[in-house]
Amino acid sequence: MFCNQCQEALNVKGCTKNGVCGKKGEVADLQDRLIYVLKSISFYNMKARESGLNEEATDRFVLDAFFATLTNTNFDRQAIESYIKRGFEIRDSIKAKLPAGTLPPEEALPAIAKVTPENIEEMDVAVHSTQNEDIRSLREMLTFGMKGMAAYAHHAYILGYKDEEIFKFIEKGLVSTTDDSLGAEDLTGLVLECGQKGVSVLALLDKANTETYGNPEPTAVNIGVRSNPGILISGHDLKDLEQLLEQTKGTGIDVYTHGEMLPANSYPAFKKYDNFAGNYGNAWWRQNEEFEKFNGPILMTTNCIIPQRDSYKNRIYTTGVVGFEGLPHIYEKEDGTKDFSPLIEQAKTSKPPEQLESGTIIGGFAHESALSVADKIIDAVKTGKISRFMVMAGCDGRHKERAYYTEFAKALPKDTVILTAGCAKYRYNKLDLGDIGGIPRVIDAGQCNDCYSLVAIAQKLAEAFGLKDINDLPVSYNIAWYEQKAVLVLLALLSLGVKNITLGPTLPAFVSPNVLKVLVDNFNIRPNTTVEADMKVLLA
Ligand code: FSO
Ligand code: SF4
Repeated sequence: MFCNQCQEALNVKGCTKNGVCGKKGEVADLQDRLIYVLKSISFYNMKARESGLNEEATDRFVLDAFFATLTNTNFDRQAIESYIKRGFEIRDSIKAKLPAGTLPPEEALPAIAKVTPENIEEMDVAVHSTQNEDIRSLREMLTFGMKGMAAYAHHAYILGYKDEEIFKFIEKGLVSTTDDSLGAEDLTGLVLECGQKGVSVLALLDKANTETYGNPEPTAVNIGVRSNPGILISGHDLKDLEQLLEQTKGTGIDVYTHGEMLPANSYPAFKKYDNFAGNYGNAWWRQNEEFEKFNGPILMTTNCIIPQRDSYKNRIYTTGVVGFEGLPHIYEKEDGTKDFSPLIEQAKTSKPPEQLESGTIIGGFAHESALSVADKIIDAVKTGKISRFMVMAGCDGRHKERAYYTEFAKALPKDTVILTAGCAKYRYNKLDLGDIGGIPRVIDAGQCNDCYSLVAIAQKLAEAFGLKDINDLPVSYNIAWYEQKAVLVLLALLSLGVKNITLGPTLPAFVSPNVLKVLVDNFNIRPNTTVEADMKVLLA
């Protein structure tokens, strides 16, 4: 195996035996093969699309299978094997229906077109086997950005929102990563296009979430516990939460969110459930201790799942694209619904959760609610009460160096406001940072899925101040990344022309020195250093 897709890649190079995340070598190899099968599907489906023969089932399959290879999503060998099997079936059925004359002659077909279940094991399928380090770096960046895109498009798709341009881009991008005629310049263009499409997919997901569940409202979320037994739901899938709340209504079982599900507490559609009890715990990497103490069943709807402790292994379930060997999986039924009764039955015999903390935290500042107080914010900037916004969005992770983000938040001058989204917030959302004339000093736009809100807020500010260049705003970026959705968000910011981003806690292992130089020369990206030094740079 070789995997370098996330921030925790071993020694900032890559995991080679087993993943730091717990992914086994054989699963990593299978995931490489699965992506190769997706390339094969894409090759044929691009032609099918030209002839108007594309099927929705293909779009959905590509999104789901690609998402399954994202960090901390699917560790289950059998699940990846069945994605591969299904992938070949889909590929063959597309191939079979292509009109005569659509394909080049057999000898001119690229390797991705000729892969079969029989020869795939002998083929060198990993992106990492690309010899030239800059081409490899760009192919990896494109692949990982598209994984993030697939994840966001999957979330939108589940709610019935889709954009053909995204599917087309993913197919083109996947095929491009194997096209030796494309040089560094072509690939750089594709990476930037990935960022542009990233903005579109984030906008689409925002529309899907808010049209389905309403606009999040500023909400004080309970972080303590009640006395009923509970079910804990983690990940990013709001539709799973909706169904779980519906099915637990009136049963005497409470539902708590964990990790990235926290922002769900601010949606009007979910707030109406009396048994929606609040948020339990912190970011994904603390799940072992927290799940142990929760006492009730746990549902993992998307990343981030980690290898379990025996103490709670008998009460954790996966669903959707998530998988882990040995854990029960809740499948979607034909009609698209899910039956969570196994969790509900188990919850009835569980003890209530052990209290971890008490009080509330404020969330729900997605664009609509943040912009409803835009006048107040603009006025605070004009009168100097707010000197600067610090975008500290992104992911949290298990490495000790991430304490930097807590220290950075604490050290920020009192007239600055943090704009956040993603699980990075857990490094400072429970600090008492106060407010500026009623505006909280941590404006939490939601999940990493809600990063579009940060763009909308920045654009509104630029408009209010009559600025053409987004970089002239009093906004600085100190972004923490971990997995591939963050790669896409970063590319999306670059595509919007955002410069001077500080990135940490380490730069991606897949960025070669030359590619880094391009990023520095064009966008002035810099790695984070110390709180003191970065503060000087970011407040300048
Ligand atoms: Fe966190 Fe994990 Fe949302 Fe990421 S839960 S780290 S950006 O996968 O997904 O923010
Ligand atoms: Fe290593 Fe990250 Fe890949 Fe897991 S996802 S194997 S931690 S690089």
